[in-house]
Amino acid sequence: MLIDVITIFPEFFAGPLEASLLGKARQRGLVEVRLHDLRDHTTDPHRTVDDDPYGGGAGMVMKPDVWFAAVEAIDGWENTRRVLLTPAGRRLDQDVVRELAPAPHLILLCGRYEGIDERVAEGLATDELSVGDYVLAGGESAAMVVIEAVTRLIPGVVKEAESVQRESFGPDGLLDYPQYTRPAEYRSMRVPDVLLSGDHAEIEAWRRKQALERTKRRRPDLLGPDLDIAP
Ligand code: JE8
Repeated sequence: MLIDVITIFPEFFAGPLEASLLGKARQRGLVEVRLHDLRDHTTDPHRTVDDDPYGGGAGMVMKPDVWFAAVEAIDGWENTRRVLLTPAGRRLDQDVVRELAPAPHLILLCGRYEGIDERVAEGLATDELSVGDYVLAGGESAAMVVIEAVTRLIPGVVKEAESVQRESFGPDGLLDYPQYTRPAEYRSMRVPDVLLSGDHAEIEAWRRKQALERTKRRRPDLLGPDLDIAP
């Protein structure tokens, strides 16, 4: 998968793109992330990317022409999903991540200031996505969330493919069951005996029950009408 990220803060991505799973996936050629400085597509000496909002109001708005120039400079942009990160977008969830994961190429548009001129959403973006109902200072953190969530689903990125299938918000739509590791007792808190039993059928049943109970307690909204919640 190729991911192009357009931003005025390319340096924002340096750390996360080198670290952990994503860094290894890039080294192994499973994903390529290219960073583009929006200011490289300006035409004035001051490399201006924003202007006053029509109709007045606080803050500045990012200019449409610079965004069109930046996206149209990317080879194959016309046939690529162009994702605008915005608090007004469709809420990102694991279903959306699974929808994006098979794409060979993504272009992520990271705005700042008060946002991007609406003509970019109207005439350039194919998708508008929000990572949650809270306000960030720009689209970069949101883009990093999209990159990490989508990259994890690329075959070969996560060693144990089973854990990707099983995890919270996985195909069965439940939250993950509790996880434990050594020691068996820590500060008087014991690991459930069933996990020490070696009885895989019992362990599987316990984990399914735990996932169901945890989901009912913490996220009943995930238990839609069509979810098979048989223990
Ligand atoms: C952004 C964002 C996502 C999310 C994404 C892009 C560009 C006061 N204003 C600040 C209000 C509108 C947004 C302004 C900051 N900003 C925020 C997000 C996002 N995806 N889930 N929350 N916030 C931009 C500028």
